[in-house]
Amino acid sequence: MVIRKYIAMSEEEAAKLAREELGEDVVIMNVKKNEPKGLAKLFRKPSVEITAAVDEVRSGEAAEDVPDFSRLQEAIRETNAVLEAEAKKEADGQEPARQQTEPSGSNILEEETSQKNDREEKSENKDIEERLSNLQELLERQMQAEKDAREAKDEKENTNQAYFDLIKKKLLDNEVEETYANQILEDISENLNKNANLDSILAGVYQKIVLKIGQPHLIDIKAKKTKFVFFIGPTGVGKTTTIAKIASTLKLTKKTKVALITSDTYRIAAVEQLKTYANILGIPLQVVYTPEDMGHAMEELREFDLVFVDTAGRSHNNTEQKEDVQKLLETVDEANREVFLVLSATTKYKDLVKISMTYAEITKYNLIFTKLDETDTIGNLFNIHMLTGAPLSYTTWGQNVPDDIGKIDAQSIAKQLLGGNN
Ligand SMILES: Nc1nc2c(ncn2[C@@H]2O[C@H](COP(=O)(O)OP(=O)(O)OP(=O)(O)O)[C@@H](O)[C@H]2O)c(=O)[nH]1
Ligand SMILES: [Mg+2]
Repeated sequence: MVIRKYIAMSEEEAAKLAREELGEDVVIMNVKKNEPKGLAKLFRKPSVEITAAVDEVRSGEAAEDVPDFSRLQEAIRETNAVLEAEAKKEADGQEPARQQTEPSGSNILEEETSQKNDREEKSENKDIEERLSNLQELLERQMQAEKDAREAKDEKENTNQAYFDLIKKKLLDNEVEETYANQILEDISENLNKNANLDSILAGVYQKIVLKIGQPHLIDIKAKKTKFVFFIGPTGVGKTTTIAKIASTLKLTKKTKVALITSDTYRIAAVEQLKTYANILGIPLQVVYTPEDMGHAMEELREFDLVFVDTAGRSHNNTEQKEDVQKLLETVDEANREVFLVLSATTKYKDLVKISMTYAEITKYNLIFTKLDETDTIGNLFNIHMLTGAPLSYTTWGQNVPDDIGKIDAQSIAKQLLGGNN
């Protein structure tokens, strides 16, 4: 992974610099605002420093992992060549030459030549022995170098494994499912740089989590036709409160034309609750008792940009209730509706799996997680996103309308999952 810092006058400019240098896949890992203090304010403008990262280009790296035996191999090749030349010379050159020096019929001469040849042969043998022993030594050195390299590699792998174990423990402590934790760590270990250390592995895991969470899916406020935004989910998770938070934020800050519909007529208090919010915000509320009433309510509200539809909390185990939700959703064309499944971060993972799978059978949805203030572990948010592939949208962290809500912040979630401060 390549990690770089960029400083510019604004976050956008710094991000642009990062994209230009590191490419479109760049992930912004941290944003730091540099506000000059005291007198410096007069001379220096505030700037923004971002830390950006991309997966490293890995060409040629594998070659670096292999110890450099080229010099040894060259020496071996040279020695082999010398030995071969000797053998060849002996086979076809030397013998006939010796015969030529042997005049026939002269015993004394014969004796002298033979002694001379013996001497030459002995010295040649000594030469070859010496070279063979050199070769032996070279081979031993090569084997030792290979062994050392193997041991160094094993040692490095053991250290990296310890880092992986440490990070995995953090993720599991934060209730990230083991399957997803393993998935991320495997991804990282496959592309591990040989100089990896705890910091770079941690940064890699952080980057992977940020990428997996992705951009938040927010409510589309620019649609040309009236958009009907349904909030579905189990009882008491905060559907109505979340609608009030989003509706008031949009009405107050974006000047969006917002209206409300409630189909939760099972409890008198439920209608009253939404009526109160509608009155405070000065926006209309339509009450629908059956899916058939939806047509009329939609007609009444056709001038509005966004209509939030509150539904009664439903048990995912009750087939009839599931069908009620489905019928209500089907009163609006898919193109003109958006669905948010509201889940509480305090619900057990097993139940969240069942709920999200049940709703997946009837509709596509985006995910809102509420009550982050009531738990220290947010692994489930990541798990359910990974399980369903549904985009994450908003999180809420308290009862205050409209303050305690925000769009999903991948960086802060990733930091929290890795045990840092969000
Ligand atoms: N701590 C905390 N409480 C919340 C949050 N969101 C909602 N609540 C509270 O949870 C309770 C239920 O909220 P509602 O908005 O009525 O939940 P609902 O999903 O509409 O419930 P039903 O309509 O009964 O299914 C209320 O007391 C809310 O104030 C949150 O983010 N944190
Ligand atoms: Mg409600």
